[in-house]
Amino acid sequence: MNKKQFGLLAGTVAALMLMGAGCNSSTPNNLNAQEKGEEKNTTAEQNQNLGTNATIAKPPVAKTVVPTPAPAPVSTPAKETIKEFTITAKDWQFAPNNITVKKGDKVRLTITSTDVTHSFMLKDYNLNVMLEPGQTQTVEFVADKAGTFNFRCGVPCGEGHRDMTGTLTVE
Ligand SMILES: [Cu+2]
Repeated sequence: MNKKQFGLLAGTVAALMLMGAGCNSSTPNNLNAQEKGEEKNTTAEQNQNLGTNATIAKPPVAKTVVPTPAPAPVSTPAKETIKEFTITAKDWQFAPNNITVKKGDKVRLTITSTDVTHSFMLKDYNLNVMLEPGQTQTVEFVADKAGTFNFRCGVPCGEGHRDMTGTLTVE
């Protein structure tokens, strides 16, 4: 893309230079800057362009700007897959407690604790979301790391706290 843009720019500049002396150029400012040495031509062109400067001045600006939005197609996101899971946290368990997604998926977890305060802690993705009883939390992240990662409750919630774990598999 950048090479193309550079090529376009180089081509434009070359074209401008070729137009040179006698041509009734539509890019007075650039030409004047480049041809400061050639006093006669510059003056002639300025005179020719004076009347239409306002309208003519715009095209060169547009030409310069056009390459900038060109990367847009590149940044257009590929079809985004959102993997949604609804998880219940209670009795020192996450249900379901095994989640499998594809690398690159956007993952949305909707998690609700139905008993006491827990949390959803997935250290490898820097997540630790408090789950207040009865309040649904939505957790979103992009599964950009492949592997098997453990998640667990991060809030001391009772005798089964240590067993309150699950697994995220990103394949
Ligand atoms: Cu806990």
